[in-house]
Amino acid sequence: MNCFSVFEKLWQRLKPQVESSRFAGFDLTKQPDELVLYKFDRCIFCQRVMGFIRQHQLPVSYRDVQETPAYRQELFQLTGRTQVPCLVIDGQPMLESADIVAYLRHIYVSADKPTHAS
Ligand SMILES: N[C@@H](CCC(=O)N[C@@H](CS)C(=O)NCC(=O)O)C(=O)O
Repeated sequence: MNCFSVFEKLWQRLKPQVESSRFAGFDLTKQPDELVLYKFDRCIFCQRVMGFIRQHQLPVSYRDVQETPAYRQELFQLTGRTQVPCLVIDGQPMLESADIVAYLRHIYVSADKPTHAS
């Protein structure tokens, strides 16, 4: 057994725990009623999320925190931070572009479901 397959085996064992803590508190069983993305256009992490949304034509509305300072204030009230991208899922904020894309993929694309939700 080579290093890669040892790592792969270990990851398969840890993956359900990692993913269940990553999405703790979020409903992975249904499509949300409302998705809002706080972003600004030059942010590469936002671009990653917006690219995914565009590619899959997902129903997300945008709030640009650079164009509209009130949105930055809103974001701070929601998260205690000004970090973008932040996807607000039925009022519940999710930070981290990788988590946001994984969540959207799970809910709308379904090709790579987090293992604990299946
Ligand atoms: N690890 C985060 C990084 C996000 C990030 O660094 N965002 C920057 C903009 S590119 C930001 O919001 N900085 C301002 C702040 O954190 O208040 C992700 O992948 O979403």
